[in-house]
Amino acid sequence: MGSQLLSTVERREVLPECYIRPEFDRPRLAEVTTDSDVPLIDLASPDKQRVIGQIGLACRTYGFFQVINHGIEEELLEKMMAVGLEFFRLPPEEKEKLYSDEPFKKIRLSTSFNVRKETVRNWRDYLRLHCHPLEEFLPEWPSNPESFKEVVSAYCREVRLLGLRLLGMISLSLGLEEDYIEKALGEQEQHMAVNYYPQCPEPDLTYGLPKHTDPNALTVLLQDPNVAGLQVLKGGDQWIAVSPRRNAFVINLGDQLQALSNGAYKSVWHRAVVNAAQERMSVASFLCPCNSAVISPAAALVGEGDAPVYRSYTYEEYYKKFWSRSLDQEHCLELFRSTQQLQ
Ligand SMILES: O=C(O)CCC(=O)C(=O)O
Repeated sequence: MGSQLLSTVERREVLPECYIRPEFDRPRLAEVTTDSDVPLIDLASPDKQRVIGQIGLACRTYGFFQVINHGIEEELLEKMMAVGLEFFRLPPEEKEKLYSDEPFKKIRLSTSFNVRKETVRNWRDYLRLHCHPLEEFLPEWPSNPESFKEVVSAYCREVRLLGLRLLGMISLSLGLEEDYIEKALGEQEQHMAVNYYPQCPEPDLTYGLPKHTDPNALTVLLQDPNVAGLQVLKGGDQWIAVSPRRNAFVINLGDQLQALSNGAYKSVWHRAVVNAAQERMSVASFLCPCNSAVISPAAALVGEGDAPVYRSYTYEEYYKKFWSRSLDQEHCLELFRSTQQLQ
C-alpha cells in the first residue's frame, strides 16, 4: 500500500484529481494576511508574572503563541529537522515497510489525514510516533536513518519538559494552582507527527492539512525555518500566515484545554498550505491526557449557578470520536457540549 505515499514519487507536474478541493473549499491564498501582532513570548524574561499574563492573553484571544528562549538547544532542533527530512528521502521500499492507514497504530508512516474517511486527499505524508514512555516505544521506531532514534528521543525528552512547563504557566494564567492541569490530565501520553509536504504543482487547489483543531491538550510545533505554511484563523474569518522564526516553537492549545478552561481559552483553528517552489517540513509534538483522564471544566472556572460549557468525558472517548471523522467537519468539541439546563 506504499504507493499511496506522496514522497515515494518524483516531483509531479499535475495535481491528481483526488487532491482537488471543490471551489468553495480552497485556501484562497491571496486573501491570507500576515499579522505582526502574533504573540511572541520570551520564556527567559525575568518578569514571570508578565510572562504568565502574556500567555493568558494569547490563549484567550488567539489560542496560540510562539516561544523563544525556551531552553532547547538550536542544534537539536536542526538535527531533528535534518533527520526527519533524511527519513522522507529514504528509498520507497524502506518507507513502504512502515506504511499504514490504521489511525490507532502507534508507529506508522501515513499520508493525508485519515484516508479511510476522506473524500479529498491532503498533500502531506507523515510519520506518527508514540513517544512516552520512551523505553516502551523506542525499540519499534525506525532505525533508518541510523541517527533517527538518538536524535528524536533527545528531542522528545526536551519537548516534553517544555510542554509540561508551559502547562504550569497556563494553569497559573487561569488562576489555578500551577499543577492543576498536569494533575487533571494524568500521566500524559506524547505523540509526534513528522509532517512532510512535497512541492505541489497547484497549491491553490489543495491543502497540506485543512482547517482543524488539535484533539489533545497542547501542541509544540517546530516549523521549517525557511518555508512558510502554517496559517491560523483569527476572529472567525481571517486566515493569518505564521511566519517561521528560527529557534522558536509555535504552541497551539488543543481541544482539552478549551474544555478544561470552560471555553475561556481557545483551541485554535489552523491549517497547513503547500507551495509550488519548495517542499516543507514541520514536527508537531502532542501532549495528550492519559486515556482514562476524565476531562471536565475546572470547577473554579464555572460561574456560580452556571452549567459547565462541556460535559465530562474520558479522553479515550474523545480521541476515538476525533479519529472516527474526517477533518472537514465541525469542531469535535461541539459534540461534547453540556446539555445540562441552567437552574
Ligand atoms: O505543518 C504545520 O505547520 C501544521 C501541522 C499540524 O497542524 C498538525 O500536525 O496537526
